[in-house]
Amino acid sequence: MFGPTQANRCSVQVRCQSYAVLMPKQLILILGDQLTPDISSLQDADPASSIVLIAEVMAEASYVRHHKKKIAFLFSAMRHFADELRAAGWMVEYTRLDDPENSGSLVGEVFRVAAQNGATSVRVTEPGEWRLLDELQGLDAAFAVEILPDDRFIASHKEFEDWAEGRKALRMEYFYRDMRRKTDILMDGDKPTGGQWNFDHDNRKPAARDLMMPQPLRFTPDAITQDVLDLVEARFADNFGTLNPFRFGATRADAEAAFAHFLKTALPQFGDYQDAMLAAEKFLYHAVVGLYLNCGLLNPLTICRAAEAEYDAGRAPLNAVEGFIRQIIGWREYVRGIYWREGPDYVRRNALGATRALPSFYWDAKTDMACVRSCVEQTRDEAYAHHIQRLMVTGNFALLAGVDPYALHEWYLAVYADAYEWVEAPNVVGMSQFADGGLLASKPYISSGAYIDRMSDYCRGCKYDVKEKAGAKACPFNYLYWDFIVRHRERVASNPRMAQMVRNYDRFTDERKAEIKADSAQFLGQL
Ligand code: FAD
Ligand code: DLZ
Ligand code: SF4
Repeated sequence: MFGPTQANRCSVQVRCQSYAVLMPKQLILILGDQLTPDISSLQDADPASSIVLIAEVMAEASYVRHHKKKIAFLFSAMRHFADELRAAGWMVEYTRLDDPENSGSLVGEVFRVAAQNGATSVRVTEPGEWRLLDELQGLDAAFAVEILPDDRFIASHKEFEDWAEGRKALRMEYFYRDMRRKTDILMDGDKPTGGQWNFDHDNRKPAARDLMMPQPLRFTPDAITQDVLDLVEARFADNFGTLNPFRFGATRADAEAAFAHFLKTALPQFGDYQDAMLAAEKFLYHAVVGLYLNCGLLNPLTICRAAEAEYDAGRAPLNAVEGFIRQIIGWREYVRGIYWREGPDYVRRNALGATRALPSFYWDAKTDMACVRSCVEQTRDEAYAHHIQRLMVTGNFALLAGVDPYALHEWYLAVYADAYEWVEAPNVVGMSQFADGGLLASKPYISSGAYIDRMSDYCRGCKYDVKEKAGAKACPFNYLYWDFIVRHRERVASNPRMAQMVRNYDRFTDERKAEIKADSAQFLGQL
């Protein structure tokens, strides 16, 4: 903790008052996803001559129509964090959304609060979006601006650049190995613990309905959260999502308790069932900590070390612990590296030329496809879906149907409580939609209904028949899969991991090919 301690808080306040006229004040802007007491903007800062600004602003709350639960979670976490900083001795100016003086934007709030406090310099940790970086850099016309690296990440921008430099393909696996070496997590000297870097082949089990499922730790809203819930209900009534019941935690202590609960109840089976989906079990063995990590209530390295300690103590197997750690020091760091390396136009990439409007059932769940319906309903109710639901149901459908990746990107950015552009965009544009042409994924993540049937129980409750290949009863994923192969034939044929699919298609009879075309046109025409 970098703030002054409780013991010296009074003397700090006294010093502040006497310095106020003598020293130019520095304004430290803390963004909504920077709720970390030792964030770089607070490190080495002098609480006596600094004003910390945290602001709820409409510009941030409306650049996409965020899920109601996402806004409520973040505003409540921001308000709790302001109290945490005040308790540590910082002077905090907190702008509430409904404050009559609220200028509506972060830059506007910097000007307003700086003027009120006589601040001439602004300090901020780099934001997680190009849009905001651009806005904050623009402050330098009026202030001495210091934008600091975000050292909560394990790899700096430079480290990622250096790693990527000169490589033909930027595969996560090799980057991940470097992160293992750098952090010394799950390492025996210079060798990976257990003799293997990756235990993914053990992690593909479908889940049985009769398994005892853990549930993530849920919290009862306190007075601060309740105030925010009232605000969100009043100001964002038309946004997507169910607000109540609201069960996310909002403090660091809540986030730590939620993570400790995951370690105890779910981590040992995290690996086995990582790719499984069950309609009635929304969380399976996932950690449900993305929202806490991404806004700064949990630290990535700390939680990875805690997971490693579970393995060391014999309480969780290696495939589970390695799988969990890989998601964080591997995937999470890697997608951030890609986001910043590829530049602001990355979110607009559309290598497959997909132009279809986002179907309305992504918002209202009105579709006969039970898998998509279930994932959208769950997203609406929880502001959460786990990785395979995002990738192999809603993402897979959009890819097969040729949905405009930018429209889909905006949907994913809006609907999940853990969504910030630096992490969402590479997952959607790159991993899920192949819209970056294969920079991130080695092949398009497409599947027919058979994969969804194998990994879930959705098909049992579906109007469509997953075994049917053609006709009105057939699972749409089945013919849309082949339609995708035909539409992108050349690209697929040149991919060693998929070329076989083109050869399989070529062996179909003309009649079968005509069915695929007609069923696809009929289904897509109704969207
Ligand atoms: P767990 O499955 O328990 O995994 C633990 C942690 O690992 C996660 O909290 C997360 O921090 C990290 N992680 C896992 N997979 C990834 C990944 N592919 N990229 C980055 N971090 C990862 N993650 C986000 O944090 N924000 C997003 O907006 C987001 N959008 C996504 C969109 C699509 C289309 C896809 C396919 C994935 C997306 N992910 C996103 C990654 C992943 O789905 C979520 O991190 C995960 O579902 C969060 O739930 P959890 O905390 O239960 O994760
Ligand atoms: C997502 C979000 C929302 C809904 N509201 C705010 C806000 O009012 N104030 C704020 O500082 N940040 C908010 N955020 C997060 C930002 O939009 C942005 O994603 C991150 O700050 C990028 O680092
Ligand atoms: Fe989804 Fe097809 Fe299964 Fe229906 S049959 S749930 S559409 S995969």
